[in-house]
This record gives sequence, C-alpha cells and structure tokens, in this order.
Amino acid sequence: MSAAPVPEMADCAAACADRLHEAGRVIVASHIDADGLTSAAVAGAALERAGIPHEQTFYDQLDAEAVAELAATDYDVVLFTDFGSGQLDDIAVHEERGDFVPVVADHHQPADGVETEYHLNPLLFGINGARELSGAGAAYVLARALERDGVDNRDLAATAVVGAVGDMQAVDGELVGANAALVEDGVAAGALAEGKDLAVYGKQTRPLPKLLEYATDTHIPGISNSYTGAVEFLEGLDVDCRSEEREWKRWVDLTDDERRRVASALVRHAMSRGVPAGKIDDLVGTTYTLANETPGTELRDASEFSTLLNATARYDRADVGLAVCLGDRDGALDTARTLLRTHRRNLSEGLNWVKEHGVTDEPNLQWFDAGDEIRETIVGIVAGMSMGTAGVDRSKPVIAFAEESPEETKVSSRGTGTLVRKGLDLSAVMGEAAEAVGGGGGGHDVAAGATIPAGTEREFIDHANQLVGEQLG
Ligand SMILES: [Mn+2]
Repeated sequence: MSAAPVPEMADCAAACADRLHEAGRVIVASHIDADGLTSAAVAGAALERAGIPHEQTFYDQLDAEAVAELAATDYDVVLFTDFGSGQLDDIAVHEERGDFVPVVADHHQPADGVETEYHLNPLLFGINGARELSGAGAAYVLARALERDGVDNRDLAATAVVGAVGDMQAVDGELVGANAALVEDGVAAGALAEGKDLAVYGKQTRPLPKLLEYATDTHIPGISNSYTGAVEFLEGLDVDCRSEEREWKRWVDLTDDERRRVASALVRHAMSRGVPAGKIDDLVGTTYTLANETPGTELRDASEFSTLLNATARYDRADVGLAVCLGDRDGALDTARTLLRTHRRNLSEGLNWVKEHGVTDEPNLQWFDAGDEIRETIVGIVAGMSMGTAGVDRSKPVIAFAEESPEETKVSSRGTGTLVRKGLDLSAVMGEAAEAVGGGGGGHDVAAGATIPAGTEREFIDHANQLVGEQLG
C-alpha cells in the first residue's frame, strides 16, 4: 500500500525504502524543530518496525561541517529528514567518495544542479512543500513504503500531522492537499480525530479565562488580552465554568453542549462589539486530536503538541522531544513540560526587557539590541510579541539583535500582514543588508533572520532602513 500523493512519488519512496532495507546500519539525521523532531520519530519508528538498526542525530543547521561529521561515522546509509535537499551539494561530495549512501526525505527547496538517487521531496513531484507536505509528511510517505510483513504504519500519520501543524502548514487552520490525505490515514488508523471547534490555542491545558485572554488571533474587545474581561464574560454565562473545588475548568472539561454555549456566546459578544463577520468566522476552525493521548494533556492536541516539541528544540533538547514523540510518557514528558515552562518564562522576561529598555526609532523601522539579555533562539519570538504590546509600533517592522557568540550577532525581524500587503519583504531585507556587512540571512516576508559579524549592527540597520524604505515606497 502506498501513502504517496502521486505514483511517481510512490516509486521514489519504494526505491528509498528498498535501499534502507538493504542497509546494514542507518543513521537518521534531522533538523531541530517540531517538524524535524516528528520526522525523526516517524522515520525512527518505521525503521524500528522494519528491524533496521539505526541511530538518531540532530543538527540545527546542516552545513558542510555537519555532513563531514556524518561521513566520518561508520554508518553505510545516512537518512536525512526535514533537511538535506538544500545541502545536496555538500552531501554529493561524500556520496562520490563512497563515505555513505544518502537517502533524503525533505520538503525544502533542493540545491541547484545536483541530484541524488534516493531523494524524496514533494517539490520534485509537483506538490507544494510549504502547504501540502512537511518534512514529517515526507518521512511518513517513506514510512509507509518501508512496511513489510503485515506492518501497518498508518498510526504514524498522527505524528506527521503534529509536524505539519508545527511547520505552519495549516491554511486558515486546516491541512490541505497531501496533508489532508495524511489526516485520513491517521483517522482510519484510529490515531487521529478531526473536528470543528473553537480555533483558540490551549483548549487542552489552559484554564478557561487564560484560554480566552490569550485568544488574540481574532481580537475580541473586552476579552482578548484581558484576564478580568475574560472572567467577567465567563461568569456572565449560564455555564458552570468552575469545578466543585471552584477551580477554573479547561475547554476540554466542558461537555459538548457547554462548549457550544460558550462558543455561541463568544460569537454574540464579538458581533456586539463590532468584530467583522470574516474575523468571527475565524473563531471556529479545524482541530486535530491525537486520539490515543490522554485528554487534558499537551499531547492530545496537534497544535499544543508541536509547541511542546518546539520548546525542547529551542533549548537544544532534541533527545527529549524525540523521546516524547516515540511514546516516553514519564521522564521525557516531565522534562519537556519543564522546558516549556522555562520557555514561557523566558518569553515574558524578554518582553519585559523590551518594555523597560524600549526601541530605537529609525524613519522606516525600529530596533533593539538585547545583547546577551535575551537568548538568540527566542529573540525573534519576543520581537514579534513586542509589536503592539511593549510600546513597539505596528506601523513599522521591528529588528532585534542578540549575541550569538562573541564574533557573531543574531538578527531577527518581524513585520505585520498589513505591512506585507504594502510591499514589505523582510526576507529580502535580511538577505541584502546582511550580505552588505559580510553576513547572511533570509526567511519569509513577514518574519526573517540573519547572522552578521559582531560590531556591524549600526551599519546593518542603515542598510535595512533604506531597503524597507524602498519596499514601502
Ligand atoms: Mn520542515
């Protein structure tokens, strides 16, 4: 049976799987983020079930040095997941020398002018790698091709869906295309449930007032960003939102009927406060529930699960994230939760730092230099959160610096949808301004990053300010 969205991809997956079955020992190398961790878990579980000896390793960035490190090991096959396509040039050097046979399951843009035999990437088969299949999805297609002797890997679709959601592939909250086929597999295997529900983050774990306070994608006047407003709204309902111990319930603790009543009261409240109809529709969306996980835990909801994984990745604990994906519900889960709490605390401390220190205003942008006060791995999120909350204007993009090493500075930038519609492309800004000062960068139009030599920050800002000015004309 094949899970591949098109026959050509199925053929490619079959060839990759055959090569892995022939391998003596395989090392799986994966990217450190939610999609990379779930890619590793899907591939690892499938190799395990196929009886193929393997080890796992992770890299934040797959550069020539990392590939050389893999080449120096004594594994005959390296399975790259959630990266590898963009580094085929570095990989080819070692492939030609016979250091290892590469098998690549990725969804990023392949490097130009170089190919390899075992290369499973949706982009090669006319499938959108940003919206329709993630790294974990590519690993899942491979996992299905690895099935032998009655093995059924369809349950792994649930893990792959966590990866797709973590990779921000859901369009208006819903997975589409090849991702939708993955959802069907997961549902058929009993590992996943798909449903329409309030499209707010934290339905499994947040107490109701916090759930509504933090529901800011659709701004609800009087409730979003207001704990007391959320409490008042809930107390005005004819729904028992507290337990017998008077503790706030979570969304998951309510009955279906109670949920419907809270949701429609929320819609009525939003309408009465003039929230546009289009925005109100966004309050309800598709949720992906991991049917085999305990209700009320982060693992039950694909979105909360992927956040938990991201927290492990940002603090260099890929081992913890992988163990959670592979079913460790004791030590690894506790550690992951501790990392998530630390992450949230660091974010709020970072935001307070920005509030206290403020930003420097330029004609076309605003910026702050956090030095070593905010970790470089989270400074981008803090910059995004600061817009509109920490005295940071939403009319201009924000750029943040943090120390990466004594020699290098990490740059993060964030814009808004409105600025992007006016022409802002931070990916180009980061790329060009970084190049001008001897660094490198890129990303997305609304959020991008760079690494530049320490000491070039002022020069970088001047270039970026000019570039943004040209884009917004
Ligand atoms: Mn990915």
